[in-house]
Parts: sequence; structure tokens; C-alpha cells
Amino acid sequence: MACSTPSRHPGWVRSNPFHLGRTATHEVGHYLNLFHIWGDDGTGCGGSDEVADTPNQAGPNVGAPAFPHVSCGNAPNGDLFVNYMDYVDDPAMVMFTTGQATRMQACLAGPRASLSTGAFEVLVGATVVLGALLSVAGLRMRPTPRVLLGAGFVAGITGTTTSIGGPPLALVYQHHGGEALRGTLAGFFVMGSMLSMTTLALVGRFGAYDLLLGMALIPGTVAGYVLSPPFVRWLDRGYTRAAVLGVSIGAGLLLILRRLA
Ligand SMILES: [Ca+2]
Ligand SMILES: [Ca+2]
Repeated sequence: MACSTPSRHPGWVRSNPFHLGRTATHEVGHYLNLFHIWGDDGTGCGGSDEVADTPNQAGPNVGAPAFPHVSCGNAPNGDLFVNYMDYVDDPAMVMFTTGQATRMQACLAGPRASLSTGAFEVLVGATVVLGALLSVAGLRMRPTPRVLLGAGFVAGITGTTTSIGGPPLALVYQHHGGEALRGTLAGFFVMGSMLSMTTLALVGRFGAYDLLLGMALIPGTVAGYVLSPPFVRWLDRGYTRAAVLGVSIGAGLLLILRRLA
């Protein structure tokens, strides 16, 4: 259905005059707690958009109005119809006000705060999956000092913030024998975990509860250590690389799904 009526919402197909993506801007405004600029009161003057620096306005403006369009005693400048939260054509809307920006920032700091960490986790997950897929396709990174520094840096950040620390380094070491891979990753996890815990403790994000959570993992770690020899012998028969790629892709997908679910 094309936007043949002068309304912002019913559009399914991008068509003139709602072809510049401002409908998305308008809807993101709603998502971040903005109301329509005319106060959603039909054409009355009693409603408010709860923003102080937008003039009181009767009803929605459509098309490309001539300046000024005065309503609700808002002379001489009239309605702020160039605002994204009005209903004018895309080329006619150009701005949010400072008051609207403040309201959106408050929303991002409050009810929508999970957006920032969520987006970061999806980005990390997608990067890990992409890295593993590029490896499958034949891209090969040699563990030169520069590559290792980069992988270690990325793994440190992603490990501390999103709990995927292994894949970046494991992908670099995937072509090595199982012993080199296990030894390197074990050393990395011991040093990396200590660094992460120290940093988190310094910024007040590590306490007794986190220590208890960590202790809950000890039985699994011991069981893994005891049960691993037969698996290690099997993996060392040439399956190490497949295991690294499989676990990396799985971890990346899990991170993405956890956020999108
Ligand atoms: Ca207002
Ligand atoms: Ca109104």
C-alpha cells in the first residue's frame, strides 16, 4: 500500500512525499518517549507533548505548510511544523528541539538503557561469527606479534563485557596443534580473568556475589579436567580446528540470539 493519503503512519511502500526516511525518524522519536508535537488532542489546545520548548499547537500539519501557521495563540512564529514529530511531508521536516533531545536522552539513560549494551553484544557476536566464517572460507591469520596484540586486546574487551573471550584468540591459533592451542588459551584465560576481575573490582563492579557465581563454576571445571583426556586424544586427530570454528560460531550466534530473543 502506498502513502496516497497525507498521513505519516499507514505507509508500507516508500513513496513521495514520505520517501526520505523521516517516518523512521518519527517512529524512533516515539520509541524514545516523544509524543506528537500537537499534543494528541485532535485539534484542541488542551493537550501537551510534555516538551517545554515546542509551542502549543492545535492539530497535525500536513503537506508543506506556509510559514507561519498560527494556532493556539502561538503567534508570531506559529506551529513548529518543521519538527519530526509533526505530520508534514518528509522534505518539510528537519529537526528535533533541545527539549525533545533531552527527553530522548533521559529515555536512553532509563527505560531503554539496555539498547547500548545490547547493540554492542550483537556487534561482537556478529564479528566473531564473521571471523569464523572467513576462516572457513580460507582466510588465514598468522600469529605475528601485531596480530596477537590485536586479538588479545579485542578478546580482553569482549571477554570482560560480553563473556566471549576465547574466540578471537582461538581463531588466530586454530591452525596450531591442540597442545599449543590449549596451552595458549589456558594462559590467556588465567591472566585475562585476573585482569578483568581487577579492573571490574576497581570500578566497583565485582563483589561477593560475583565470587559466589564464579565458585559455582568450579565443579564443571573439575569435571571437564577429569573427563577431557579421551576427548583430547580424539580432537588431536585433526579435529581441533573444526572444534574451534564450531565453538566460535556457536558462541557468536548465542550472543546475538540472547539479545534479539
Ligand atoms: Ca510543547
Ligand atoms: Ca493540540
